[in-house]
Amino acid sequence: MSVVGLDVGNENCIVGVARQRGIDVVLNDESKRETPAMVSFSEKQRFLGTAAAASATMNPRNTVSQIKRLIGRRFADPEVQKDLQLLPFNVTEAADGTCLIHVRYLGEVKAFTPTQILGMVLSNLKTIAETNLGTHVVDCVIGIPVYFSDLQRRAYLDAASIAGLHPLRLMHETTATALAYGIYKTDLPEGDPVHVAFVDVGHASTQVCIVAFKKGQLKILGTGFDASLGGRDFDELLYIHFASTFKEEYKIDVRSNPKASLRLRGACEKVKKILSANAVAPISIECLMDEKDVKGMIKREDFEQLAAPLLNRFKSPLEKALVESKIPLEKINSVEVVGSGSRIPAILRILASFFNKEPGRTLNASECIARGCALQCAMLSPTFKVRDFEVQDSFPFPIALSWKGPAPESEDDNPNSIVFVKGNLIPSTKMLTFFRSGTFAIDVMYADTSELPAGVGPKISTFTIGPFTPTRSEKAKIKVKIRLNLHGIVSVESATMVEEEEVEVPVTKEPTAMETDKEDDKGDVPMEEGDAKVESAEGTDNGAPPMEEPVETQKAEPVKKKKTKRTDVPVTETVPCGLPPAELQKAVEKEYEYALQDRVMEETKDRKNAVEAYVYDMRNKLYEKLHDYVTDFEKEELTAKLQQTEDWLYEEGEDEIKSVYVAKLAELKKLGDPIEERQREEENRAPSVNTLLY
Ligand code: ATP
Ligand code: K
Ligand code: MG
Repeated sequence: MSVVGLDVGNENCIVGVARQRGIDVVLNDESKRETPAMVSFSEKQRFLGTAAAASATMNPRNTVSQIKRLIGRRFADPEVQKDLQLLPFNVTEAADGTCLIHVRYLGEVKAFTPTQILGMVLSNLKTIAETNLGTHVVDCVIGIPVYFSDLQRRAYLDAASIAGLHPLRLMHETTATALAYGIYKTDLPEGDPVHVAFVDVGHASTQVCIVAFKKGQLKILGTGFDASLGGRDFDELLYIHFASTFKEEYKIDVRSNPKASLRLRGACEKVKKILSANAVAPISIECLMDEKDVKGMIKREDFEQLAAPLLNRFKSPLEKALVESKIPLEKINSVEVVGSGSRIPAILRILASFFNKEPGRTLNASECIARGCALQCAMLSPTFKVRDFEVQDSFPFPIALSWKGPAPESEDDNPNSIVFVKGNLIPSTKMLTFFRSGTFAIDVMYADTSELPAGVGPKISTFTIGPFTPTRSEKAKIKVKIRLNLHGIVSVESATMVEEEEVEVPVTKEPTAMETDKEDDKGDVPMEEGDAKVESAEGTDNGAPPMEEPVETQKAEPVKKKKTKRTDVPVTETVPCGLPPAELQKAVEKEYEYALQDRVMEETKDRKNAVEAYVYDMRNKLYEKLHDYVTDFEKEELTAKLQQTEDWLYEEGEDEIKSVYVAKLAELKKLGDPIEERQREEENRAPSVNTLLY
């Protein structure tokens, strides 16, 4: 069982793995700790991660980046529309209202869902983990922003399935960070908790959380976010600034040229990074457009002035998290900043003045999410023993259920009910009781749309409960168990028809399987025929009144006895968009096909390289090591053959299939091997003798 934590960033991804010694961040093929969240498509194969980033400027329209922005979101979402203006690849609206990405791949234009693209990104991370661990990787924990909607969470799970991964948990990035911080603290108090504020400024978004730490425990008290405020917004600011400067100075309109835009954006990101450590930054791009080289510079203070409107936006998520936590500012013991976007000094100044203390960088700013996720995975895995540490995560959005047709006896006229309050513990379950004569539907909704990121609608899903046929009375009592699971997704775990029947029992005896199972029937009260009752089955209690135990008649024999009969009722879930199971299966098969194609291409390149290497190697050997072991004829023959092959590699043989290169190498070796063999034999026959006589 693998223990892996994945931080999928909008820009960079990190892979953490658990080893006996502790958590390690592993290196990718290019020996980097960070892997770009990118996929590039070409005529013959895909390139993933670092390889994709390398081809971004050459092949911008077919290189997909920032997939975290598009996944699980509607095309019409104004935030999506804004993002699409900055992204160089083509996106249209899918039939279900989400996005479709169009790229040229394997000789034709193909459409991919953001879920499929994320599947590719994850599959690359999985390979990185597998290469390092030397085992198959399936189980993992994947970080997600705390503000992710239900749809986005589901899309992540689908993407993971496509990649052949099984997330034990989708974990809020902020919570993962808090875990990576807290579990190593040996000085946490038994009594009054220590309060820490974590601020993550990433590429596209900013997240804040206030956490209470005690010995062996962390509790998320409040969260805040700006889903569209991150490092890239500062790049864009510089981009707009320099695009207009260059327009004036060089008479070029960079914005009208996708390739030049991409290069200028890249240069602006560099300028921003330079300004984090220097008072002035130069910019210089050769042949940016119309064969013009451009040059410029900007001072940090001017940058900060340009950025003032962005910088002002940081206060709001800080305030929200603080208010939600109900912790007075002076009780925040420390502030930790993470996320590479936070390297901008002006952001640190804002944090320092808001919290009235210098923010610290105790954590590895870019790796803590992956580490926290790997720790959580180890905690959930039976194969690792981890120090006891309780993670009390909270759900940021209140969840309500709504249903039609309250029962006539209902005293509750409001058919909406909040099942999970804001800040509800994750995971949690609630039990609801309905009295219904037949199939009915429950809508799961966000109770407060003002809390949601822009563009997310209130509706989450619909559960259809039924069919069932009441046998005892007109309406049956249906108990529905609703779960807010570890991923932060709301689902109906079970629906049960509960019927009471009176039977003649000859003697008092032990309860049978048919009878009330007290443990699981907790709260199954004889109640007025109401519309529905919400109870807490585990986790937090929503203030439901204490429930009485059911009354059972147990007298001497013979006796009439109440028996409870339970029947499972089918539950069907409908989500407004996303992949139906059959489509998901198809996507899994497709991914397998694409991965196979990539592998074939890699092997082809590898075999081609082998032919090339043999040509150069053998040519050298013929004049050195093998010199004394070949006849002139052999030497001439082989040399000619090598030259022929070299020419072929640059012409007809440039782009062949793997088997052709394999055959070509075999052909060369047929001539070369006997010579090498002869040389080896001779050397073995007369070892060191020559030296002795010398
Ligand atoms: P997200 O968390 O939004 O999904 P991410 O995790 O990929 O995205 P990070 O890797 O934390 O984001 O941060 C990337 C951002 O940090 C980029 O915008 C990058 O330009 C910025 N950045 C990196 N180094 C510096 C620096 N020295 N100064 C300023 N910004 C920097
Ligand atoms: K990251
Ligand atoms: Mg991040």
